[in-house]
Parts: sequence; structure tokens; C-alpha cells
Amino acid sequence: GNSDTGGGGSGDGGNDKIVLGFSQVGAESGWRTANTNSIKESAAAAGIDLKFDDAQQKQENQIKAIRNFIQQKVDVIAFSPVVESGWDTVLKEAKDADIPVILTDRSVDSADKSLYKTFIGSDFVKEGRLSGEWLVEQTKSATGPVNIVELQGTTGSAPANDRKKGFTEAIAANPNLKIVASQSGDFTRAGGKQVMEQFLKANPKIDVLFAHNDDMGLGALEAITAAGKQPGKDITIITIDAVKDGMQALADGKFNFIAECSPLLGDQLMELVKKVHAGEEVPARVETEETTFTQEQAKAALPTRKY
Ligand code: GZL
Repeated sequence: GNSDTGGGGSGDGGNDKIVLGFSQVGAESGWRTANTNSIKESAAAAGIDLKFDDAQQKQENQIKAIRNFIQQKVDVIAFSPVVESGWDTVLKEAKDADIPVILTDRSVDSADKSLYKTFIGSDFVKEGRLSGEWLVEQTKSATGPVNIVELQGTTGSAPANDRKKGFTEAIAANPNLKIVASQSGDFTRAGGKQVMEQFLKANPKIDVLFAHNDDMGLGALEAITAAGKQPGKDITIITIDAVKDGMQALADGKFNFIAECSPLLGDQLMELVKKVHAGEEVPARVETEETTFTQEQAKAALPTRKY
């Protein structure tokens, strides 16, 4: 990936600043950009020397970056794992090098919980569940089948796995609700547009789109309007994140509901970095604050939306 390793001590007393190595997933969505900004701003504000790497959504680049941080003897490593599995070896190397690791945003499926100190991020199952519960409420008077198409996030990623789980469990409450097609759009606008074009060709009756993030929903809007359908009316659209562009689409009536997933975990992360570096106890899991938005709520929230 692209590393701006910058100056700063190597953690061997070069200077007294804590040196944090951060491996970021990539720059695939508006959410990711806001998350990166939060981490960089919070590190600067906390006086932490940040070495930042963008893995361009490739696990092998994240593993390389973590090995790099170990070589540089950083004080703490933090990262958002692009997918859940395949981390045990490199996390063991960090543990053997006595460098504590903090998981942010996405989690890993490692059975060995000693491989990281804590996780800070959202409850993705809850985000999926809240999305499904809203749809159940909206369609309780439906007399026939309600056909749903699903744009999944990056295959194998915690948000994709967990949002699908929460949504699917919630919509079981209404047997009229059926997922007729489900495919990954990799969390990108381009992916959302391409897959939605296929969904529209293969499914004559689509009533609802559930997209695992705003960016895929925004890409899907182009495909829906190109097919001569009105987003937000002919097709009800539910997404997750609540980044500014998604909230604008919601306020404009093109989306119908968004479950928020806050990217602004920078300050909480830097507090955890300081505690972990000082050898203090930290909770196993720190959850970010988030809510949900209807069209009316988006109109009210937009003027002060930070990201
Ligand atoms: C969720 C985060 C996801 C966002 C997407 O915490 O991992 O990745 O929902 C982003 O927008 O690409």
C-alpha cells in the first residue's frame, strides 16, 4: 500500500512520543475517508507519532504493513482487518515482538484472544437488525411478496457477514419479505452500480434494495434511474453508514432509511493506545455511539453533519 511513514522516533527512545503503526483497509468509500481523517486528526491532537499505511483493500498489503511496523519497533499497532480470517500468523509475530495490537472498525475470527488487546468499533449485527426491523414495520400490511435485493459488502469482511446476519434474522418476522438476489458490491459505488444493473435485468419485480453501505446504494441509484424506476418510491432503499452523500440522498427522498455506522473513532482509539502503551487494563470491546435516520431526521441532521 501507500505508506507515509513520516519522521518521528522509532520507539527506541528516538523521542518520547508514542509511535503508532496503523494499517488502514483502503480508500474504498466515503466512510473510509472519514475514518482515515478521524484517525490522522486524533493522532496529531493526542501527540502520537502516526505511521499510516493504505492497503488498497488487499490483505497481503496489510500483513506487509504490520510486518513493517514490527521491523520499525513501533510502540503499538492498530488496524482495521479487510477480512475476518488469515491474521493469526502475523498477529503472533507482533505478540512475539512484544508489540500490543488494537483492532479497529472490523474484527478478526482468531480463536486466540491474546493476539490483540481490544476492539473498538460498531455492532454490525445490530446495524443489520435495525435495518430489517424498520422494513418489517414498513411492510406489515403487505398482502403479497415483497422482493428484496441485497448488495453485500466486501466478501469475508465482518461488516458484510454481520449486517447480513442481523438483517436476515430481523426480516424473518414477516414471511412476505424475500431476499430474491444477494451479491457483493465490495463497498464501492462502482460495485453497487454494476451489481444493481444485473439485479434489474434478472428480476422483473424488485421492491426493496438493502445495501450494506451508502456508497453501494449511491452507485445503485444510477442503475435504478437508468432503468426508468424512481429510487425511494418504486424501490425502497435501505443503507448503512450515514455519510454526508448518503444523508443527502435520504433527505432528497432517494433513500428511505439509513442505519448509522460512525467512522469517528479516532479520539477513543488514541485513548486506548495510551492506556495499552502504559500497560493499563482496557475493556475487551469498546463500542461506538450510533443511531438511525429516516428522511425527516436526515433533513434535520444534515446541516451539522461532520462527515
Ligand atoms: C464499517 C466499515 C465499512 C463501511 C463501508 O465499519 O468497515 O467499510 O460500512 C466501508 O463504507 O467501506
